[in-house]
Amino acid sequence: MSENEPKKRGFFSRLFGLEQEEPKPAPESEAETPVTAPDLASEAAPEPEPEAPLAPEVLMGEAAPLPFAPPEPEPEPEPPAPAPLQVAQPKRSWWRRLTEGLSRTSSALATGISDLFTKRKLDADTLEDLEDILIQADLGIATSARIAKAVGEGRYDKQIEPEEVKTILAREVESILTPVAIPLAIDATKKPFVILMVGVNGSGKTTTIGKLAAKFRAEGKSVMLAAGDTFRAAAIEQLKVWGQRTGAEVVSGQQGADAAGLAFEALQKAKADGTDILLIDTAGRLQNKTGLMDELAKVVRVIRKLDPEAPHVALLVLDATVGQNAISQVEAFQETAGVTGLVMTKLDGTARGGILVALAAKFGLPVHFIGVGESVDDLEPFSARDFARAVAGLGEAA
Ligand SMILES: Nc1nc2c(ncn2[C@@H]2O[C@H](COP(=O)(O)OP(=O)(O)OP(=O)(O)O)[C@@H](O)[C@H]2O)c(=O)[nH]1
Ligand SMILES: [Mg+2]
Repeated sequence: MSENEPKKRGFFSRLFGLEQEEPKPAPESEAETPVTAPDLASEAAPEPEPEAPLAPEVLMGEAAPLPFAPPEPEPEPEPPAPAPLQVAQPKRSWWRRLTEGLSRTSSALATGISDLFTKRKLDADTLEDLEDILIQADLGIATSARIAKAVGEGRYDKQIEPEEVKTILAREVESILTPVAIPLAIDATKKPFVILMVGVNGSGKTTTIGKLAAKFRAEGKSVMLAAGDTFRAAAIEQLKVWGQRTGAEVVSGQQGADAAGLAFEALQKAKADGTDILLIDTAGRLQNKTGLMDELAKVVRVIRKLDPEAPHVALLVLDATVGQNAISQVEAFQETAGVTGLVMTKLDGTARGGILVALAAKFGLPVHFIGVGESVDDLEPFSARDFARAVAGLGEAA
């Protein structure tokens, strides 16, 4: 199977339940039992989140070849033979994940809107209440006022159906998001193309690196991962697992090593090897801890000694569940690390998905990807229309 069939592989691995692979105990004697890549991957399973094993669908690199003696198939999906429909319609399955992921946001809005507009004429009070509902969903004061105004236009003292309100909401949100829905462009003339991942603790940096590595590998690109989170041994191990699963080389040092030095070393190696993409992981840090933020600035300064344009992209990974705090995170990381774009994760875990709209209106920074779950399939390029319709609880755009 060639590398550019990620959906198929994802489907096969789901079909054959490869994610159920149990961690194996370490072999008694290494001389007798050759260590295979899957063994390594399961031994190095990350410590902190045992209940959320790393996504199986990442099994697309040469480090983890698909076995062709599949274990017991899972009950879902039904037919034992591959169902071409699912493979042929990746967009639909993403739409389903997106709407499921954003269901907390959309159902909070839908309930509020239908309570407000069912069998009631539109007046100033209703619009004020609508504004409050939108602010609670973190859309921001300015955006909420703009949407309420759009709903009110020409409709005073008339009855308006909740569905019509949702349609206006989707239209306004889409128009705010369209300018920031910019795909991540990889400049192939930069070798390596350096992507620095930054963000506060637990926002999803390392997981997003794994998901991106899987995408790039599936496109046939060579990928190197730099374990720049040198604070915790578990962080280095977590990245190594993604490296093994995606077939990306991992450059790591000892726990406690200098993060800037490690990033420098990785860039040097990636340059020498002619690697296409270098993804640099960094330790999570709160935006108000100046010492740690200075250290991040040092990582940027040091890699620029090797490539004055690096990092070509600095991605700020934001956890949607933090709501309004995301605003001060953008401000601080923009100043320290020259953030060029955003990835928003955990939109599935919150009713505050509206924060993405507030950020777009305030900063206008490109939003490259959004994450709606822990699996590798749960990160997708950001689409303004899809997001707006999913937030408003409308169906998929025709
Ligand atoms: N529900 C959900 N969980 C996610 C998503 N992205 C990441 N996670 C989970 O969030 C937790 C933290 O993710 P990490 O990738 O380790 O976060 P990090 O930013 O590298 O964390 P530090 O290295 O501690 O700063 C893990 O359990 C991930 O599986 C997402 O889009 N949705
Ligand atoms: Mg991490």
